[in-house]
Amino acid sequence: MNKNIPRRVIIKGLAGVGGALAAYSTSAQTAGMAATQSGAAAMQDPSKIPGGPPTAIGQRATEVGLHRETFADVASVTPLQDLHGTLTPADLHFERHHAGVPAISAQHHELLIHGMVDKSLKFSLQDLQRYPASTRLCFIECSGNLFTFGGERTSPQMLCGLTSQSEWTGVPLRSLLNEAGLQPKASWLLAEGGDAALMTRSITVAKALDDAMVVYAQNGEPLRPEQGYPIRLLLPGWEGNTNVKWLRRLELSDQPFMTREETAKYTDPLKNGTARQFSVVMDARSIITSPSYPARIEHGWHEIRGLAWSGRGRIVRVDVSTDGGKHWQVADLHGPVLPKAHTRFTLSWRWTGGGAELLSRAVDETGYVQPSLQQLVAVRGQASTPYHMNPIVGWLVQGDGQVLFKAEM
Ligand SMILES: Nc1nc2c(c(=O)[nH]1)N[C@H]1C(S)=C(S)[C@@H](COP(=O)(O)O)O[C@H]1N2
Ligand SMILES: [Mo]
Repeated sequence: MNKNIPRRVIIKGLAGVGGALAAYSTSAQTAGMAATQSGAAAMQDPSKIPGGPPTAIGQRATEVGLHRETFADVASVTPLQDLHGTLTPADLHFERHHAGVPAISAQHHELLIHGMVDKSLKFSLQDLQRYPASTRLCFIECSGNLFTFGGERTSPQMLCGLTSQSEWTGVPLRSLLNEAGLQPKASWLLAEGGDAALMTRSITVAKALDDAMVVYAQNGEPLRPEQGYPIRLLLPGWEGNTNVKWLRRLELSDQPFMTREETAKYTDPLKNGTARQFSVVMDARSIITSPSYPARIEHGWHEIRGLAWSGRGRIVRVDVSTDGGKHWQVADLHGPVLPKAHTRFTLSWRWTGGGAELLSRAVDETGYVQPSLQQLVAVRGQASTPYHMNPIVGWLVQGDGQVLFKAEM
């Protein structure tokens, strides 16, 4: 009971609400009858009919068809072409799991920190939530995020929908490592997930002490099971795979663990026959999300819109071309521009008919410029793996306004 409000007032207030509800249902019934009687006319004027009641869980407007496309049973992709701003709704965050989404109860889940530490520690979700919390926005991107098998009929979602952005809340990993006491030689740690894939990755202690977090919330709510409920490792700017979900163990060591994920997988063959290992930072990248396939546009003014991001820090510039790279214009960046975060860019453009070729090129604060496919191949060779492919991509506007993916990069 609120002590500051006299009881009399509360009762009166509640009675008032009850009265309003009663009035609502009566008029709704009456309006419902009116709607059936005068049909379409009433439907077209929502100001003549009281709307629906409040609900426990909100839903999208029924005519909004936002959804993830799924790749067999291994992944689902964010509909980049249908979203605005930079935050991905949690139920549209891309998913990538190597052995499905495990059913884990927070009641029975613990995080063990052991190895080269002064004392081994175990944390329940409740324990973690007692530590000073930290919140940040950042993207996660799978390092295998380029799919061109759809040819010219490829949408942003199908091309590179294995990236999403959330506001994450959790505990800085450094707080937990300080508590356990790092031994002087500890320079690597193994992060292990509690799913059937037993995902394991070697992480440098430098990254762990820099901006790594053990997160339990996403966009204000507890993590979704697909994103690692109850806890995941968040390594801002590092390839998706290292952001171990359903995190259950961190083992400190003086060397990397050479797990399957960093030997057989997630290495990048180079032109000279060797392979890059531990190439974990995601390079700068951008994509125009509108206009894009499958849109068909009309003559006149359009706003070219897209996303740019870099695992190395802030995006400082995005260049946009409407003539296939002959001329470039600097797009507007929508602030605040955060490090290691999806950044929205826009450029006004007037389409007067005829073919157009829309391209975007991101530049990050380290001076790195997003390369063309030819530039990437020159370094990585033709037989490069699908990992860490971030070439400039674009869209072809046909004479009839149909937008197609520029399959020949
Ligand atoms: N335990 C565990 N962690 C995991 C994976 C997994 O299969 N198991 N998949 C990884 C891969 S390859 C990626 S790209 C990201 C995807 O994160 P998301 O599903 O939340 O988008 O999680 C990583 N963490
Ligand atoms: Mo991934």
